[in-house]
Amino acid sequence: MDTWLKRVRKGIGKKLASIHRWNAWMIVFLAVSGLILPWGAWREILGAGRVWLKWLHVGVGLALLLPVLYYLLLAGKHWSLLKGRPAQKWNVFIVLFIMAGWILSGVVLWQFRAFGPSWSNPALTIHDTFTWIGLPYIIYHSLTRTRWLKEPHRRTVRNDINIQTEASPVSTEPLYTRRAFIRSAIGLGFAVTLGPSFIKWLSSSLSSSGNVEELVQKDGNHLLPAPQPAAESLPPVGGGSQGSFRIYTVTPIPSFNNSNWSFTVDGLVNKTLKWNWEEFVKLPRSVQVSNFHCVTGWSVYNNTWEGIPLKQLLDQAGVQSSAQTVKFYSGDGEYTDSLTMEQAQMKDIMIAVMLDGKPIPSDLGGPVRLVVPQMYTYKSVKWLNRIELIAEDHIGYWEARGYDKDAWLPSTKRS
Ligand SMILES: Nc1nc2c(c(=O)[nH]1)N[C@H]1C(S)=C(S)[C@@H](COP(=O)(O)O)O[C@H]1N2
Ligand SMILES: [Mo]
Repeated sequence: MDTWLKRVRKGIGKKLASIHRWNAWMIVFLAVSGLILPWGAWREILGAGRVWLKWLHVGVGLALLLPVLYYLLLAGKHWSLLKGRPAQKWNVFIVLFIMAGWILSGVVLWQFRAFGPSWSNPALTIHDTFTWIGLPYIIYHSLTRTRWLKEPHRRTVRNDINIQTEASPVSTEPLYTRRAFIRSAIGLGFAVTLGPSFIKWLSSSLSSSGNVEELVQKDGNHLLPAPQPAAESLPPVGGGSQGSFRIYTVTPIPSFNNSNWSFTVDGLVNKTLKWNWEEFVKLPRSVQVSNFHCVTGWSVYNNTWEGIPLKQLLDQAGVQSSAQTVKFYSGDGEYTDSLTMEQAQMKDIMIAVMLDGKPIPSDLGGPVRLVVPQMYTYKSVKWLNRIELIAEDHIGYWEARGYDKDAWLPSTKRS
């Protein structure tokens, strides 16, 4: 090879190596932050810092475009260096594909308000899928390529036979080399550690486990008598929920029965109200169809909720004029949220008891959950069992951890 070409290779090799290094560190950061963000144990540790982490994740994710674009400028030259190394060509393809998937779906999630739920729903699925497939691939790739796994001088001896063995190690190497052994050990380690959660994720996304029918079958709720659906509720006037709920909870799913469940309206009211289930299930209910939008990017459409309008309960209790805030408590003992007195006047806010003509399954917050159709659903407290009227403000669970106090959906935002 003439010296000029060697020099070109060296120069471009340096650039490629530095692109690769930058890219690798960004991916490491994105992977770590991306895994921490939805991870329950970190919620308490990070507090409001979680929102910072989210913005860093978005920022670094966008910055990932730089090494990718820079690489694409050099890709032609790199490609010619990879002549006769199909395995590495494939690797380039796969890695670029994974990063394109992450970046594009990430941009949609970042701008989910602008794109709207019909984009952000699939984007979230794609972002997840690429993480589950891409991350193990990239970790495997980087582990099996670190220097200590390489046989000495492999790189420097560049004859074609060697190059081919790198692509398909079976051909000339003995079956149990140290490298092959370590590779299989790493592969096995992945299978054991990531495998179960991967399979769980896969089966839940394939079976669309957030499907209302299935959740009802798996676990309705155990309170008796079961509420009897109104005519509009069964069959549901909304035609049945469309989409899958992601089951969110900050505690283990609480379980209720007739003896440990009650519902209270108290605080600054003229009359404290308290019902057990047998009484509560007799309260007059109405039916309403609404969409459900989580601020992390997924939505479920056309839910037919049947329940008691919030306003009806507040009127029955008689709100005192000193009350400024309606505070909602979850029976999980942890989650709360609030509405201003003024927001609480919205007629479509519902203390829901049924979804699509069935008792709300406990995974979705049954026996009773709040539904605030015009706001992001972190307002819709699951396992609702107490409403308190208070004079001061109240910062809800997620709001204390950085979510916007303003939870209005873009389409319904009021001044
Ligand atoms: N008690 C309780 N209520 C909750 C939550 C929670 O973690 N605990 N998560 C909120 C958020 S962020 C969303 S998007 C919805 C999710 O409802 P789902 O789990 O029924 O899909 O519930 C809201 N209400
Ligand atoms: Mo949410």
